[in-house]
Amino acid sequence: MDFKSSDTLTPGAVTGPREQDVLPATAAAAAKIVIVGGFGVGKTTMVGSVSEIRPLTTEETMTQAGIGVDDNYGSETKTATTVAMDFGRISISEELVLYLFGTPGQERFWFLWNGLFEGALGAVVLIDTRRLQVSFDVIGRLEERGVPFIIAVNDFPNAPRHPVSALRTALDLDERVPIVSCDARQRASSKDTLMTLVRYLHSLALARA
Ligand SMILES: Nc1nc2c(ncn2[C@@H]2O[C@H](COP(=O)(O)OP(=O)(O)O)[C@@H](O)[C@H]2O)c(=O)[nH]1
Ligand SMILES: [Mg+2]
Repeated sequence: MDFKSSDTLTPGAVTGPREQDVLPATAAAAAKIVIVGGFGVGKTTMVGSVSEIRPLTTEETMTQAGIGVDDNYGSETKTATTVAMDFGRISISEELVLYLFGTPGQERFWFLWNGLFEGALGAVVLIDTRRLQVSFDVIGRLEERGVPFIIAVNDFPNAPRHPVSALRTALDLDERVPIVSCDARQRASSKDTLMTLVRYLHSLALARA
């Protein structure tokens, strides 16, 4: 297996955490958030763009198992697919830290979902409107598990733009589920998306109380 890690050790480099790697002393609460979606929707990109720590990414060069299975329409140049997960961290406020887990949505990786969704507060489902069908199963699985989620439409060039109401119908979503658009490459956009999820989780908690 051919692994590529975003964290490489340079011989002779100063070891120990960098300043931005150290958890702020004011951090009082941590939440686990899962970022999920089909192949090539931008999960690794999103974790990479918002993470304060060097994101940890495990990618395997696409194998036979993916041929004819991974629908890589629109991402023909992509040669690596995440087998395990992406991991990152972001401080949303002085007190609240989110731990981000990017998880593949392909059926052959569903065994990973058991452990990874344990204790997760909520999820971001990344959507590529050119390939909506890859999201159906992912959404169904989240609903089965009772994991609250929001939909983030990743704006790929030449991807059709549907009105929010049409997307909601196509994905058969409850009217409360927020749908936002984002550019996973932009830190601010990815952070806004996570803030939408946090606000949504907060509103659900208030409604329960
Ligand atoms: N235009 C555009 N490209 C994106 C966006 N997010 C990701 N990409 C590109 O889409 C490809 C797949 O993204 P990646 O994060 O590897 O997808 P993953 O399989 O879900 O982890 C990469 O080449 C990214 O640069 C986005 O918001 N806009
Ligand atoms: Mg990935």
